[in-house]
Amino acid sequence: MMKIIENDLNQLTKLLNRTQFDLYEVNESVEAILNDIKEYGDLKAFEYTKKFDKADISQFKVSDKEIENAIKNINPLLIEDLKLAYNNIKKFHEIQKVESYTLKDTKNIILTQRMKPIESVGIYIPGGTAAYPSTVLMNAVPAKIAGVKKLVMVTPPNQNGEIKDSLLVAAKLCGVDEIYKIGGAQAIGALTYGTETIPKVDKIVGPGNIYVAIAKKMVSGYVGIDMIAGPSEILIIADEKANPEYIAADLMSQAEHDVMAAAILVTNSNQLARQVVNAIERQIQTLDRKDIIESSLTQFGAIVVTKTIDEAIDIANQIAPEHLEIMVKEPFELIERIENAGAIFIGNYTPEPVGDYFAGPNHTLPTSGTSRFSSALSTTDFMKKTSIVYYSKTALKTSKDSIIRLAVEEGLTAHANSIAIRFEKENQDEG
Ligand code: HSO
Ligand code: ZN
Repeated sequence: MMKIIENDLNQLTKLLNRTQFDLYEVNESVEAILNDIKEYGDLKAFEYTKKFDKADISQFKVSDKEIENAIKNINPLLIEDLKLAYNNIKKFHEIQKVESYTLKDTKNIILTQRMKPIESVGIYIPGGTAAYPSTVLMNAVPAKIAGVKKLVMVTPPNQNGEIKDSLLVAAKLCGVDEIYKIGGAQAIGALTYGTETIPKVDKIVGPGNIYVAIAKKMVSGYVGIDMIAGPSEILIIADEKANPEYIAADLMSQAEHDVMAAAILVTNSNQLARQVVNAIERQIQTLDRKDIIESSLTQFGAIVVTKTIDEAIDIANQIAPEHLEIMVKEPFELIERIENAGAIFIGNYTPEPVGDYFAGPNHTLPTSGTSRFSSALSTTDFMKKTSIVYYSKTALKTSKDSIIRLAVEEGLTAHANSIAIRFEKENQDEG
């Protein structure tokens, strides 16, 4: 099921070209849903929840009682695990917080970059088998550290109108303020325009299926959005000393996310390549999501055999994977040469799931080659900057001629006038 290919970037690029949907149809239906929510609010939101989630609910908001029950019902060990992960994520993201700064040039010029939290944020959490409490932590923790006042979570209910206990517990742990049982494009519409019961927010973050992704794209600009994350990717660079069993396990850990996920091994060892193929065939038999993994590996999995590890690094940089694992003799020596990767995992004992759940850095990462220019979700994604400028009369007098000349050069004489008028005799004031 896993192809072994020569170092051929053309072939690899084709492999990673993972567009599958007829976007025209998705676009049309998402647009209709967004318009309906904008116009009819809750009425249509209930209708779509019944249609798409098969849930006939009379209230979107999750009650305190439901949260209490979730805390009671969940395995207490899991609460401890969530707390450990929460603390690690918090520690890492606290340092990301950017403070305001002020540049004072004597008392005549004061320039400030002021940081403020975005006031309200909505976190989208997918439903079904992709309802991950880890994703609640990865989105809510940086938002709260940034100081977001109103943090709202939306997630589709199951057919009985319920939400998975661990999602509610994770949300509570992070201090999510309100939770609503709504998913799909209708949830994005509700968070964008507001309904009678679901508040509109300033920014929407979190992963989702193609309908959610398109809806986020459509409302972007009207509200803020985070990145549009594509299917998961893992690329592993390994040499002849690496353990094929570990590599097989790690490739499949990402392949199990989605039939569209991409798992790639790049190695300078033919022998390792063959060993990994065998290890996958064996290990896959024991895995619950065997079918998804098989389909993902068949379509988008590959083992690339290169002559050298240097070539492997080049391939990794060109693919710019979401996750990059390095399993070579001296992994730390190699890191500086990695230009493009969402997150890098080093050595035999840092499999990627350590990052998915626990280590602290964010698991919301750039996919589809976008790590060439973008980064993991961070605390600053929940903040905004405002610049504040003060010039005294003396300061303006010093610089007025330059500003006026620049304005005139641009043909904007009203701009020039707003400077010049302050220094005309008849208009002089105290300053
Ligand atoms: N690997 C996923 C995140 C995740 N994994 C959540 C498990 N749970 C992001 O690429
Ligand atoms: Zn994962």
